Amino acid sequence: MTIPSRAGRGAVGRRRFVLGGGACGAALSVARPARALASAILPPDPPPGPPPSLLPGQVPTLSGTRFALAVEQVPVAITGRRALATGINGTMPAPTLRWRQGDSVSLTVTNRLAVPTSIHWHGIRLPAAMDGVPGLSFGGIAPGGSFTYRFPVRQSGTYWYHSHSGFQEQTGLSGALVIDPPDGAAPRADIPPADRDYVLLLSDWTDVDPADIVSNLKFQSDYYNFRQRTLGTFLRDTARQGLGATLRDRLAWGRMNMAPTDISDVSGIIYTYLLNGRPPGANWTGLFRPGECIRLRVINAASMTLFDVRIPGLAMTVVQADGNDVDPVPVDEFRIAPAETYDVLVRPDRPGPFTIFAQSEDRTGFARGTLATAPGQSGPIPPMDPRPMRTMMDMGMGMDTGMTMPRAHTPPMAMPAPPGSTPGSSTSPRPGVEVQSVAPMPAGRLAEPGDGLAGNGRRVLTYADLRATCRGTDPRPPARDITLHLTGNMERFIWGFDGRKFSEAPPIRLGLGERVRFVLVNDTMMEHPIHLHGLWSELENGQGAHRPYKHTITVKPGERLSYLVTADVPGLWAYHCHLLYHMEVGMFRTVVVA
Ligand SMILES: [Cu+2]
Repeated sequence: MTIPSRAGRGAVGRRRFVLGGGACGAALSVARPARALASAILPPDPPPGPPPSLLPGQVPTLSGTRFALAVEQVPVAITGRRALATGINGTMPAPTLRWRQGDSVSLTVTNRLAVPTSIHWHGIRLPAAMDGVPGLSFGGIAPGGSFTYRFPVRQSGTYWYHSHSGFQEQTGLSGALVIDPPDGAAPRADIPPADRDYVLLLSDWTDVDPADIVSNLKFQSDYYNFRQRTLGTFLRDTARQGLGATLRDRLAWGRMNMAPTDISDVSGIIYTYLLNGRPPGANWTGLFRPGECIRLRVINAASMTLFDVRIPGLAMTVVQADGNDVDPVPVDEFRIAPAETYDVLVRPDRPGPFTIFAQSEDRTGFARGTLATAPGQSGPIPPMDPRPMRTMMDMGMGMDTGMTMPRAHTPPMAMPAPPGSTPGSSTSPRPGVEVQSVAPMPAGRLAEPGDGLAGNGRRVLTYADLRATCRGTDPRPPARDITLHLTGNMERFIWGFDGRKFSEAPPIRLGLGERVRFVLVNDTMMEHPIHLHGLWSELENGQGAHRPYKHTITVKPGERLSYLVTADVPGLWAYHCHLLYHMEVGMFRTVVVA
């Protein structure tokens, strides 16, 4: 998406033109009509004329302060089969919304589905009643009904929005939020202004009913891991899709020589990975001219998939994490978990084309797009990396096993170990049905790039690299620690905090204005991206007072980490794992600020 003109004001690019000497020329195109079908598997479109322009078939952008958003079913054919996605104003993904810090926005959401819906503005600081989580400070939107969200926009950066009802997020109901700095704000001096500005929204699509996915995982937790499948699942799949299709599936997987590992609950066997709603074959394309500086706003809107993102042949510079500015970090690759966002700058000095390659963590598939100087170009697609294998570190066996080496470019274990809990606050769970294992020696792993990425010859971003450009706004030390264990039983697909699911647990209570430290211990062998609504999470990553402000913090297997929170907005807030099915089965808490 290029930057659209903004009703009633000069375009963003024009403003930067005045301030910045003509560097930002991307603001010239007009958003397509909102009803354009964005999620197409259309062939490349004919050249639209000289760049910059928004190619047909791309996600529309809506900007301004008042929005009318209709949630409805959208016919798509992602896999070649006709299916119904959940979209907004006829598009899936939903339109990109462009706001400006300092404005007040009003968004009327009309529900044209047969079931309740909701929109949650992910990472946005707002009154709790506007946060959009049904059952907390908001009642949801009934079929045929509407709800108007109104709140002042107090931040800028890259965010996103999605349904918080049922499995609508899995069926497509998410979109990008791009918030520009306030009028007259000085541009960042530490990075060049961008000539172009593209959203890269990653997601995982399936034709399978999400409720079936959960029941399959409950029945057999490795249901979507072919190498561990049984004769029973083979016969069931044969009955459902025919012998030929089932055999082809199995042979394709066999050729990939996968090891039986627990990396992802749901895999490429049923997922098609999308970039801006487009499957790899449809090749979403962003145009550029050599020498230009391009800002890519990468959003992981997937339900269950961590992606490893790189653009072979192009160095990336990370300049923002979860909407907040960080000191520039040059990287070749970064891992992004569901709900996280990273803004990166790239400057291609030759025509390319350059492939945007986002492989799923379990290497069962990838999303793909292209940066090109003309529509229709396509670069080589790299082979997928070997599938990660979990190690002793992932079982919480500490850092002395020698099984996992920190990356050479990061100072190994440079940050202090997260502080311990205050006495009496420990909540170590006991092994049992809901707690398969407890990490005996959880380790600080913030300087590691993540399973499957260490030692791959590329510079991979780590959490330890993230340094906020400004000091934190609340200098107070935390008054207390809140320790939570991330627990689960993979065999039974049970997930929770402290061995309890949502329905069994009391809320977490914070005093209004209180400063607290959350300490998370991951007793499971999976990553969990933990999202606290409404409040910032300041990761204690060894950067002193320049802690990065995040809304979603991914905890590695066997990891112990901590972050600070100022409880500065009252109300009921959701706190949960952003793997959709983990949340759904119980990895969810209510945080009460009062
Ligand atoms: Cu989780």
